[in-house]
Amino acid sequence: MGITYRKIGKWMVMLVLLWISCEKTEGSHVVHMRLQETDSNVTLAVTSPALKAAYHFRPPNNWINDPNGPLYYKGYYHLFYQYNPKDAVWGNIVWAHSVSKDLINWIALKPAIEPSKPFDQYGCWSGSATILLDGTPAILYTGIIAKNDTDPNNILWTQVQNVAYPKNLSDPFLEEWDKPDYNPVIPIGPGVNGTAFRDPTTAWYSPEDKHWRVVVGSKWDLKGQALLYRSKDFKKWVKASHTLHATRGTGMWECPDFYPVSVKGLLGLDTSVKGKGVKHVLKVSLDLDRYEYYTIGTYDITRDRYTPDGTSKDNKHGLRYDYGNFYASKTFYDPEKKRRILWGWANETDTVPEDKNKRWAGVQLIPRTVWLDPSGKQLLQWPVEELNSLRGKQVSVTSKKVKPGDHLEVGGIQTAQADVEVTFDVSSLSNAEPFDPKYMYDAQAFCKIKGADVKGGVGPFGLYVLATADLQEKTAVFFRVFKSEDKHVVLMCNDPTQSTLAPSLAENKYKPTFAGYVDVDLTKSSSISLKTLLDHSVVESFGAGGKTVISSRVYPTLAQGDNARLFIFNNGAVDIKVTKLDAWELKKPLMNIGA
Ligand code: DQQ
Repeated sequence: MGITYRKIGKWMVMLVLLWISCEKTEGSHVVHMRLQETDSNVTLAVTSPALKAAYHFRPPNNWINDPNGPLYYKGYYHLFYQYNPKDAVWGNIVWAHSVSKDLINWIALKPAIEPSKPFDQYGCWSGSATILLDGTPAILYTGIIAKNDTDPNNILWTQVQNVAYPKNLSDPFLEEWDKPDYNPVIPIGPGVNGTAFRDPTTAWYSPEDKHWRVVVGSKWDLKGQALLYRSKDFKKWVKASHTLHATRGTGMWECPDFYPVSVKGLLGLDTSVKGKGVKHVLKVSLDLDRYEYYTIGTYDITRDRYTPDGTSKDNKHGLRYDYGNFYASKTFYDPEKKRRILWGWANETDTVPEDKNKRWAGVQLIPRTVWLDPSGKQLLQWPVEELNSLRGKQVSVTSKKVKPGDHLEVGGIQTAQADVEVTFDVSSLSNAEPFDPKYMYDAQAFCKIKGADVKGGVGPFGLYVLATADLQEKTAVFFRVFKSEDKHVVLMCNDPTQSTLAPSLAENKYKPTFAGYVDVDLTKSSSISLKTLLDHSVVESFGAGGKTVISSRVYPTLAQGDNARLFIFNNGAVDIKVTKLDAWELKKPLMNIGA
């Protein structure tokens, strides 16, 4: 056992063991089966402080995972998150707390919720905030309790749902939180799996029957479930006799999120809005493969059920907010700017020993405004407009032909911490490679064999980012166009296979190629855009105005700081044109200094 285990006390050890054995670990897509074990032989090659994210949300050090209970109150945005105050691996989890005026500059406060009471003694796990009818914020979160802790080798863990309220409503920082002694407000009940019962959503209110409703993630065998509870007073909750929704074969639904979107326009809606001109979104985080998917559908208040429209798959082949490293996401309604904002967590993809050595692990991706695409078939996402306040020195390229085999460097600014927006014009589609339908639901596998260096017809074309001048290190973000029987298929990829020379990662570690399809018709408009946010070890890319989003973590050893270069490339067989490229250096915001 690693040294950390000895330090953290027997109950925490048991909890960690339980987490590892029953629920997999917290690595988004990485299953670290020996979570806190240190392998002293590993080469610690990616520990450079220069790789630490500068403008993505993070505490100064240690482990973070899920964003929790985002809310807006008296002029401040609040973000809580799962945080280990003692180490850069999952464990000792508390609800850390930060506030911001603009979602970009953050002030760290003391943790809001920590294990302390019988109803959360062994863990304060994820949850959500609800603004009650009188304006009071309430947090519902999962508490871990032991049904029987007399024998540490045979503990029965159970998850329950608790409520917490601010102690001082006139404090805009909401620093102090009270956990009433009447908790848990939703104990484990008959027919509920006690180790698969967590992550309550924001509650919604129905004036028709004067009840609040909330969903808790669960599973029964392999059927993922959104368990539905109702309450008149936010204190006594009664389980509905049916689920809000459930899907066979999807496993545990972690961090469900259920919210309305307007059929038209960009404006967000309060979580309780329903009726005409409104669709609903149900997102779940699949513990089985550590990816998320969502459906768009109809919430029938009379039957109290959600039914997906059927325009996308209601399983792991469904739509994703982000086809990369993104998990445990959560939205909230921002009443100040009338928008719905999405937070999501990106874990590291280096090794646990490397995380322990560098002493930080995990970031929250840039909060994104989310709204319904005019087609009604998917959501669109874009970084919150406040991010633009970090823009500094800018370079632009206009109307530039990129010939097959070209790698054109975009110089003049540093691009390790930058925002790049480019629009490509693809006028000739006749060379598009044939589409192999077996990859219809596995863009990631397709991109693995059709990586950035594999020559194509129309593309691959896009950006090499965090690259060395000689391109021996580079991460490629690109498009590639195929022709299926009836239409052109656009694949968007993030290829990190040459992102690092670090031996521990280069040899055998996790460097997945991420990919998704982009729902555009290039025969109607030959133009396709890409926006990529670069933050040292974060590459967050938005294709076609936010239709397809891919985030990844990479650890260049040479392409750091001023040595990180940006290129436009085309490895296809036909010319591509860059209609316009703008790239900005991004400044460092205030980021939880002093936490
Ligand atoms: N992380 C939390 C759980 C949640 C999981 C524990 C998802 O509440 O299910 O840290 O990453």
